[in-house]
Amino acid sequence: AALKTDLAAATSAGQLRIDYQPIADLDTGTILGAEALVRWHHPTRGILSPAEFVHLAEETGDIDAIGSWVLETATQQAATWRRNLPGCADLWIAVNLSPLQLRNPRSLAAIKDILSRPATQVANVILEITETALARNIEGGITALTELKALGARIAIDDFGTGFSSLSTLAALPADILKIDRSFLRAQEDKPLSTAMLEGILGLAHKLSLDVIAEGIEEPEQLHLLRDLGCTMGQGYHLSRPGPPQMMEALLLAQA
Ligand code: G
Ligand code: G
Ligand code: MN
Ligand code: NA
Repeated sequence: AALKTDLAAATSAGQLRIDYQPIADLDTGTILGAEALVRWHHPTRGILSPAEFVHLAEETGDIDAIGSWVLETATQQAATWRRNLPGCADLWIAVNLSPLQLRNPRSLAAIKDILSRPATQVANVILEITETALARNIEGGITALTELKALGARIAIDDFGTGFSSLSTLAALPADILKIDRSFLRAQEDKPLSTAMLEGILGLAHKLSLDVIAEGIEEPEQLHLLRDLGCTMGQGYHLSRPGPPQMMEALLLAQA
């Protein structure tokens, strides 16, 4: 219960930090962008992962302030990298959204405001939402995401393959990108089956003209398999763990 009451102050007290995980071109290794992953540096409990507090923030309503802060901070950080680092003029930034942010009109307005700032370079923003989160309020979600896409942002379906995955629903979503859930890479005991599933998702994405980002690449073998299957973008511990802004800067400078 205490954790819940601490949430209200977390944003204003500067206790939230963002780690960034590179998203790379799987053929060349070039970093194309980064996913923003929020952490709560709690005064007494240490560093808390979003899995430990996002659901609480959704209950209390603090998710609106937290979500806006993450979007604003991550897009400003990306703008700074694009401006200051050589070879980074086209770097993109992926930010996770809670479906509650889309449902609250004030929260949706705040997202639109941030996306509309010239420095944000909205074409370089990816908004990630999980298919399970979307399924909870599918019509409202589609309407809001369609508005955000109209502003120029790209929409990614996160953890793809773990939720409803109905083809008709997928075709109705204003999606640009599928992020293949890492469970499809982990299921290595039954290689032929997991390969068939990956092929199926990649074929589906191709038919629907969607881009694909593979998540959770932990082993070189997984990277090679994805390359063989024609998957061109991905992220995972094998490429880089999430880390603070200085880590991203070092990686981006090293490839300049
Ligand atoms: O960062 P971690 O490595 O622990 O992420 C755990 C989960 O938290 C992931 O499902 C991720 O999508 C989610 N998450 C990370 N950052 C944010 C955020 O800023 N907002 C929301 N709503 N979810 C986030
Ligand atoms: O649900 P979402 O895709 O937003 O979650 C991203 C989460 O996955 C974060 O918690 C991030 O730290 C974690 N993550 C990133 N790369 C890997 C990986 O290679 N393996 C595992 N197990 N988790 C990863
Ligand atoms: Mn994500
Ligand atoms: Na995911």
